[in-house]
Amino acid sequence: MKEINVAVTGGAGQIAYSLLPRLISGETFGEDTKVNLRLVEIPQVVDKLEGTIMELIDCGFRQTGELTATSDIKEGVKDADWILLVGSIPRGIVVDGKKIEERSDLLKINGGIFTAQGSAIGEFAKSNAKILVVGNPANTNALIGKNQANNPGQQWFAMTALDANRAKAQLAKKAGVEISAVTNMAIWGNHSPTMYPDPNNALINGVSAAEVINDKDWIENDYLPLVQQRGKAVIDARGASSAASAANAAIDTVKAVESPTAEGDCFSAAIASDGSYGVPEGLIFGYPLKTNSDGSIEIIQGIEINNFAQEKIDVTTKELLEEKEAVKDLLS
Ligand code: NAX
Repeated sequence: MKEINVAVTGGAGQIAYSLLPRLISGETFGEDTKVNLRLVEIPQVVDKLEGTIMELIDCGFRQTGELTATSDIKEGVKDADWILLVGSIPRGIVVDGKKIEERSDLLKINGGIFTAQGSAIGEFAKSNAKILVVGNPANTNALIGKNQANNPGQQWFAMTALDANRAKAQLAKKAGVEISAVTNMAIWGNHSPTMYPDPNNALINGVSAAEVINDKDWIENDYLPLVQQRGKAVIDARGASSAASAANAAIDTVKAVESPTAEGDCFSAAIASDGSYGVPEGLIFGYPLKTNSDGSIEIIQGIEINNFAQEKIDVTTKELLEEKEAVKDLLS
């Protein structure tokens, strides 16, 4: 069997609980790949991972390799092929006697975590490691981590696949088709309510979803806010943020990166902009992506951006530039 080393931070959190079994079941990395899993947690929580590891052993997957827990990020990411950065500090937590509510405070606190994690990844993970940031604010955390890692062979992503899955589900429901009929769904920009889930270039059975649905009012006033605010709606209904669907989206992203993208389709994730579509270079921006047969990742070019889409892309770009400005001290 082939072997792969995978590190997951936030290993004792909700998303990880749904994610971890699927990483070692053969589903994500293939039936013939043994997965060595390193779970990383903060020191106060790391002992709980023993229980998680017991459960993973009890799943009995034949692809299960070595399972370890650590609170040392350097040990966790050593020789890692894939690193899923799920752990972060949620909004509302009290740090040094202050309740963290502002996005700018959240950015700074999590930024501190991602500088340390980024430099450990740059130094100790494989030089062709792939890194998926799930912990929010995901794009800017990835910007900080990538900058700190400073290892050009490593490929950083921030997760927007959950947004893409949510958008596909809403379009499929409206059009009365199976979700598998919806393809080519691009999430432009930030994983935040400013994202733009593109209905014009998304396809329903090969035809523009916006054309098939043919209801501009619904697209602009129902579909967009529904997708953009779906995370909050889940929190309101469940009393906790999306976990199973977030884990599923992380698995979808890993699989999309690991296998060539079907002709005419794309997958959604945020990566460092190369200036495509006028987005400032270096910003971690949600794009329609494609995995080539040699494993390289490419931003799909030549997609038509109408005025409405451009306005939305400008808004989300502006937000990401403001986030970058808020953490500029962590980028030097
Ligand atoms: P939980 O609070 O259940 O778990 C987070 C875990 O991370 C905790 O166990 C905590 O101890 C750990 N942690 C914190 N700092 C750490 C560090 N420095 N190193 C290692 N572990 C650390 O949150 P969960 O529901 O699992 O969500 C995790 C993150 O995903 C949150 O930031 C959340 O906002 C984000 N999400 C991102 C989504 C996306 O699409 N990109 C969607 C779902 C989710 O909202």
